[in-house]
Parts: sequence; C-alpha cells; structure tokens
Amino acid sequence: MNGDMNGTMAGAEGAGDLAAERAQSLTEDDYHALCEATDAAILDGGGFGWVKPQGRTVLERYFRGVMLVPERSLFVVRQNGTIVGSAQLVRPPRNNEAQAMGAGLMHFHVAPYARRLGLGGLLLDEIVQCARAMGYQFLNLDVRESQVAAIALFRSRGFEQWGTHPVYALVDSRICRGLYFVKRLQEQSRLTHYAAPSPRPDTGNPDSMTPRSLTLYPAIDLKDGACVRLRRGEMDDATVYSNDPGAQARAWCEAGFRWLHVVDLNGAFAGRSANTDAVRQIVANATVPVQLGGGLRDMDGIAAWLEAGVTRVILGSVAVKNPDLVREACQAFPGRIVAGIDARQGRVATEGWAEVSDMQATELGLRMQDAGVAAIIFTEITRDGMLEGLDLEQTAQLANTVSVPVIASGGVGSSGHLAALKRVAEEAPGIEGVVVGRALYDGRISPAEALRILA
Ligand code: AMZ
Repeated sequence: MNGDMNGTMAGAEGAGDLAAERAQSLTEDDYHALCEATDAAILDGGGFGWVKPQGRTVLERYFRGVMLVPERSLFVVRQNGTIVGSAQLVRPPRNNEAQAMGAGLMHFHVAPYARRLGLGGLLLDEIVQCARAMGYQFLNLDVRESQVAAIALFRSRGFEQWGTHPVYALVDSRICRGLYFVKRLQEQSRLTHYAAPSPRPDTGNPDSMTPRSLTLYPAIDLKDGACVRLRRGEMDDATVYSNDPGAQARAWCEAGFRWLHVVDLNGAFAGRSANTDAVRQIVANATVPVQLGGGLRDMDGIAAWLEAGVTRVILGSVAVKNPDLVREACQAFPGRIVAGIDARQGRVATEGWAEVSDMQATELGLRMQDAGVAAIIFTEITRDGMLEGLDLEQTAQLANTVSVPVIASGGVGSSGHLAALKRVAEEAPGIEGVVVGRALYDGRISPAEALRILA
C-alpha cells in the first residue's frame, strides 16, 4: 500500500484521489453519499446489522446520531472527495474498566461500486493508527463468515481469529456463522498473554485488583496564536513553547496521550473565541479527542465548536453566571459539556480568572452536576503553572462531593506529583484524570513516564 500518514494515496489508474479520515464534521453532500454507500453495502449483504435498506431519512438520522456519541468515531473513505465507505471505532464506556484496554471496530464497509481500489485497506489502516494513538492495546471486531473479502483484509492486517459464533446472524431465514478477531496494537503491551486464562483466580482480595488508570490531558493553552504556559493565569507572565499549535497537537498525540486539553486564553478574557485558527489547526492535526475551553459563553459558540470537530467543550464563566445555559447545552449535547471550576483558595474565579465570585467550588460542583455536565475540571489558580504540586485536598473533597468525574489541574511539576494523585484517587475514585502543562513542555516529566505512572 502506498498510503501516507494522513491516510491518503494516489489511486489505482483511473480511480482518482483516495483518502481515509476520521470524520470531524460532515456536509449535506457527505451525508447523502454516506447513506448511498451504506444502502449499497446493505443490499450487497454486509457491513451492518440491517439486512434491508432503511431509506434515506432513517440512515441520515442514524449517522447524525453517531456523530454525537462521544464513544464513537466515524471514519470515512473518499474517492475524489465523495464518501464511498465508512466504519466506526467504538471506545468502551467509562464504567467498563475491565475492558478499557480494547476498542471495537464496527460497521466496516466499502460500497460495491468502489471496491478493488484498496479503499478497505486505507480505511482499516487509518482506524488502526487512530486506535493505537489513543493508547488502546487491542482492537476487536466480529464479522459474518460470508464477508470473505473483508475477512481476508482483516487477516492481512494482522487480525487474529480467536473464536467462531455458530448462530451469529439470521439473514433471509438462514443462520450465518460469525468470526471474532482481535489485533494487538501496542508491541510493548503489558498484556502479553491475551489468549491465556488469568493465571490467578480472582479471590475478591482488594490487593489483587488492578488500580484504576487516570487519563492525562496534556494542555495546549493559546495566546495570540501561540502555545504558551502562564503562571497563576497571568497573561503578562507567559512562556511561549511553540508557534505551531497543529504541530504541538501532533506531538502530544504521537507521545501516546489519549486526549488534548485546549484553552483559548484570549477567548477566556474577551468572552468569545479568539484563537480560532489555532484551534482549527489543533483539531485538524489531532488523532485523539479534543476538549476546548475559553470564551464559550453562548449556545452558538458551543454548537459551532462541537460541529467543527471538538469532542467536548469546557464552560467556566457561564457555569457561575449563566447556569441555565449550561443545562441547556447539556440537554442539546449530552456527554459533551464539561464544567471548568477554577478556584482561588476555594472561591470560584471567572473571566480569565480576573474576577473572583463568592461561590465555593463544591457548591458550584453540585450545581453543575445537577445541570448535567459530563465531568468537572478543577483548577486551583494559585498553583497553576507553579510546578509545586496539585491541591490534592480540595480535589479529593470535590470528587467525594459530586458523582461526576473530576479532572485535577494546576501545579503538576514532577512525576512524584502524579504518583501522589494516583494514591489519592484510590480513596477518591471520582478523580478521573489530570491536566498537565508546563512540566511536560519543560521536560520535567516525560510522556512515557507520566503514562506509566497513571496507568
Ligand atoms: O489561565 C487563565 N487565566 C485562564 C484559564 N486557563 N482563564 C480561563 N482559563 C480556562 C479555564 C477553563 O478551561 O481553566 O478557560 C476555561 C474557561 O473559560 P470561560 O471563558 O468559559 O470562563
């Protein structure tokens, strides 16, 4: 295959331009072509649970829904810009800790009118690369036995069949067997014997439990188009680390991080998005989901970024000043709204941290939980950028007060600080992850070491 890192390649003679990508947003034409390719694949006997074409309205509604589900990423292949096939990468839900190391590949298909051009391989390689970059150890899939070409493709890309389901599907009153495949994504996987039974039976002894892993969110804070770090949120105390936000996003993805945490600092002060081009560069270059905060104060701004490929938005000032908007956004975009609670010694700050309110972080946390946010990012401002350690006490108190996940932020300066958070998270299991900025940029913590500590 002549594919390059962006999932594009010159087509076979006469095939035109061929490209595979994770769909960040789709145009009306894209939806049209996607439904056409899907209908054709269903008629041809595969790629979906559906065995009969569903009609355009049902399919389009379905795909619009898929684009909203945070655990699903839609991948498409295009021939001369037109979508001719798709597949979905499905991440396990957060409550499935036991299977958090594996992602699933579903609904893989290329329209019959675009086969034999290498598009299936292009699509599969793009998905494998993305799942690997997200840190998954395994990629699972199952397929009807009748899908001979797809099965040959999966085998050629290193998928190993581990089982067969004798009554997998019922198509035209005939029972069809199903084949189950897995592909190992990380050569250095800790889980080397994935086919072997567990060497030790689960005795119920807590000592035998694997500690829960925490997610590391590398921060990309944007000021005047550049990637910077501030100290205690002061704009005139900025260190510039890169003038190329897209390259910075790529670097953090390649380092193995599974999310990016992006803050539009000018936006937070101005009350509306400011570093728009820089954020677009980040989204275009990221192979992992992006969460974005700073300056999002109305529904249009929130919707625009979620449609532009940002997976979650962070709402800070409006959490204090306009909680109804947070509630409305949570209803419109379930799972995709996060509250940013930034506190100066317990009292919540807004407007780029230039204003401090009388509200306590825990009180706001409960209100945000009630509004329906997917998570809370808690920052102690006096520690942010200072490299002296997180405010573990306040973070644990908040995590033990609310029932939504809490992401710690502000002050990580060494791997010891991450290890300390990991220990606290055993007692405060609501702690889900940590934002790290300056310590990563300065090389005080290496990405590999940080990921190892939090795993
Ligand atoms: O560093 C700062 N001065 C700063 C900062 N990092 N000010 C705001 N923020 C971040 C918050 C949150 O992620 O941590 O901006 C977001 C909130 O923005 P807004 O515009 O919703 O208050």
